[in-house]
Amino acid sequence: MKLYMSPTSPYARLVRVVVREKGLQDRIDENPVDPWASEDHFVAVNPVSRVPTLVTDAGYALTESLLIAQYLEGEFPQPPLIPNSNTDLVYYKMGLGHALSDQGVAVIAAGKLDPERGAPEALVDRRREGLRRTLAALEETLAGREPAPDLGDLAVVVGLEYLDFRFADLEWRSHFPALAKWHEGLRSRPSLAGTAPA
Ligand SMILES: N[C@@H](CCC(=O)N[C@@H](CS)C(=O)NCC(=O)O)C(=O)O
Repeated sequence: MKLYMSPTSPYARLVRVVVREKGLQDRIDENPVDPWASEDHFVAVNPVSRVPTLVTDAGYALTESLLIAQYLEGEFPQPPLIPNSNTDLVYYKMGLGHALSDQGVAVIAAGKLDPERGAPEALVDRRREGLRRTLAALEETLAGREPAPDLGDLAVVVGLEYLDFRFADLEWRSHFPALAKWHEGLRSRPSLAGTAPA
């Protein structure tokens, strides 16, 4: 299979983390692409020109990081990343982890599309407020919990580290110390350490 990715995309990173957790590096080739360049060869694969895009052995181009992760979970169930118990908690963390990435990317993408004026202030304010509330909710849920790690935990770490990469000024660790402690338990995991954005 072929995975189109970019090294800074948190969405692509989540899929790359799943690939490593399941030991699929030999089955899935990673192809770096600049999705913003809308290159003909990539648009022919994914009309939206976004990463991640996974082309399956049958030739279907799958889009949307969480759907790709769930597809891989179905095809390669071991080790399980969506366990049968506490599934609602796993999906809760998947949603909020994805939301950290989404709210951050919304600001970065708007600035990228209009470099002269930058992202509209109202959008930046709303997304930053959303980020703070999302972090507060995760702080409350994850305080004192042992990381599993399941797909939800992995999505949360990917989101948090995207904030480190693009929004260091948020200083989320000093505002949410329990979340920072929880994150310490996972950050050096090889699937995560080997895919950090740079
Ligand atoms: N909802 C999608 C978002 C994917 C996405 O927006 N990826 C960004 C890279 S971080 C991209 O390819 N952007 C190019 C564009 O929007 O034109 C997912 O979860 O996979």
